[in-house]
Amino acid sequence: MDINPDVDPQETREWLDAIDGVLEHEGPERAQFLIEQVIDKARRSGAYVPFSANTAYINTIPVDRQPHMPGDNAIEEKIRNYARWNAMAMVVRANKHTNVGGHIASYASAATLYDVGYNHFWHAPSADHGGDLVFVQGHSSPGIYARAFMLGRLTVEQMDNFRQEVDGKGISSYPHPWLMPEFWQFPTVSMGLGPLMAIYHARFMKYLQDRSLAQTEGRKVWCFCGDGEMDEPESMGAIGMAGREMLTARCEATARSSRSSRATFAAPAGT
Ligand SMILES: Cc1ncc(C[n+]2csc(CCOP(=O)(O)OP(=O)(O)O)c2C)c(N)n1
Repeated sequence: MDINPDVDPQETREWLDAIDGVLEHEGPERAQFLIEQVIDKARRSGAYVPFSANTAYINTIPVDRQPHMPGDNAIEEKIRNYARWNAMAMVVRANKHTNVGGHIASYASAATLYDVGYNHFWHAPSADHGGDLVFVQGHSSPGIYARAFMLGRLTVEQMDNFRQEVDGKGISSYPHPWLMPEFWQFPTVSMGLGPLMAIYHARFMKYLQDRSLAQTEGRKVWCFCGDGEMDEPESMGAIGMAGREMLTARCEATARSSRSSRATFAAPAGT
């Protein structure tokens, strides 16, 4: 049951129309000012208007202010489909004759986010950029391997030996720079360490820049987090610091994993 039923829809409509008019003719800043004045007036006059830190679960960039996506959507989607498939295939194939396990749904649910990052945002270290810092959520590792496979960085043998790296021919379960120094940037999946490290890296990069100790401006930290992971004390504690220091953390909760049965690797022709 709605605890605040709309007892006068026409009056509600008039107020909403008024805000629409302000937004259209005077802009969002004026609208925000007026809304705050109204809330303040109501509170001072005895109305109970509790504070809420939650915002509507919507895209905060209005559709008419979204720029067009650059690049070729059709090709990007095709590559993404291959990556999703290969990620699933490597887990299933590695489990054919073993019980090593592995995750499918985490990457499948976050594939577009990783893809857009790879295609449009992330910088490798180069002469004119220090490089971005990307914390991959641990259970999404098959998707990162799947993309690397299509780029020719990993072999079918390595893919088939997912989670069986002890003999040196496989690849590690999770992001692990100690086991795969040429591949992974940061270790994650000890839940909470990714968000914790990402936030402190961002904080100290700003510190170094502000004190002219290092040139870090323009370098960004990208952190992919599990929803379960965000309950960890490491994540919860660090995110408070990120708020106080006004850092921007980009986190995405991933879905729970599931297993599938049969699969083969797919690679787009010519890669
Ligand atoms: C500190 C810690 N506790 C427990 C685990 C075991 N563990 C690995 S992944 C996982 C669940 C992760 O869930 P979520 O963050 O939602 O990611 P998803 O599996 O959905 O990708 C657990 C409990 C761990 N890796 N680290």
